[in-house]
Amino acid sequence: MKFSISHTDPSSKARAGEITTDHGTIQTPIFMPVGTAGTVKGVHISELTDPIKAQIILGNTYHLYLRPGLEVIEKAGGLHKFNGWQGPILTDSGGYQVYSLAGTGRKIQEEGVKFKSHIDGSIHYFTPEGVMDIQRTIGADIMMAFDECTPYPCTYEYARKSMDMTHRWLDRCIKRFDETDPKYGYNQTLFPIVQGSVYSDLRKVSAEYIASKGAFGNAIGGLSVGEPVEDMYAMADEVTDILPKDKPRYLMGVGTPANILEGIALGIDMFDCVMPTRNARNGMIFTTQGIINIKNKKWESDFSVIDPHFVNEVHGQYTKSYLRHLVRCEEMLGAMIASVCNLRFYLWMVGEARKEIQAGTFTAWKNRMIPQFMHRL
Ligand code: PRF
Repeated sequence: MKFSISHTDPSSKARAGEITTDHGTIQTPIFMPVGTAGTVKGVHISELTDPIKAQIILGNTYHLYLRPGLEVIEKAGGLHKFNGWQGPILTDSGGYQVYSLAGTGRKIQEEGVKFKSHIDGSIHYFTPEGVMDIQRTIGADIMMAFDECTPYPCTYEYARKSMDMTHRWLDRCIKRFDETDPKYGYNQTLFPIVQGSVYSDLRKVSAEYIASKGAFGNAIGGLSVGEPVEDMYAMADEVTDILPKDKPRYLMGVGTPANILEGIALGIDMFDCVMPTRNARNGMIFTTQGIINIKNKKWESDFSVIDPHFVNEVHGQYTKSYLRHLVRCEEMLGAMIASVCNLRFYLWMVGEARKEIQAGTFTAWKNRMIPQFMHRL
């Protein structure tokens, strides 16, 4: 694996680069569609390539471990063979899913986390070592360290103790990662995760600890969990000042188009979020002109295409009126078209950001585009 930066923005911390993996090259900054259960919900694998132009997708340790289970994935020859996506895959470690299971009998201890399956209530145990083994078996190109994502709000005391444990878990992840080999003949890499809630001094300690590990790339977790957006930007800003400049940086679970463009300005290279697909299923459509609530009566007889910018692409032929009808009827095709539209927009947006960085005009472009992309139509 290799990461190289070709351009840096003169008036922000934005960079344009390229990550090379055994499953292909990723041009950064990049948005990674979320494919929790080995599928980006409602989207064909072929659509990820065209029209969406995804370059890497996410999978999830927690979901894939529960269903279909590791035996099936290993028999298939790994997740790439199982779902047919030939590009790079990143798997989240389950640290965030465990956080989401709060209040369901989950127990976090030094050794690991005990949790109940959301499917059948069965009891399972994740440890840093176990989670490395699972991601080896899934065959992710990029594996994530096992961490605790602290809730918001969170006391300083809790955030500090949790961060220290996440660091100890990281050391156990690295040890296990180093002791084991890839199962399917291509390389895998491990990203550690910075935590520390909204506390500057903790974020600094965590970023320095994570940076000292010399990993191929680094992630920032524990943000976009309900804190004010200014806090999220402030934490990302401090952390990117510390994380090595020559390594990719991944801001986990972020976010809106505005969050992503601001994140890029702060020196983030990789993003993922369920927003474009989850909100699509509820009728929220991101376009180059602004945000549409397709269920709104105002679109009932609007026979213009969803986004004039994509009129020459297959998904760009559908009209607002027709999509409104499909979504209101809860037709499967409505969710599918909406998901493709939103992911196409997200990938287009990061592609444009990359061009603007290369041209040295990113900051002015970002400041013009954020109000346009976030404007409610
Ligand atoms: N940790 C992990 N995955 C995550 C997060 C985290 O903190 C977040 C936070 N927004 C999203 N996904 N492992």
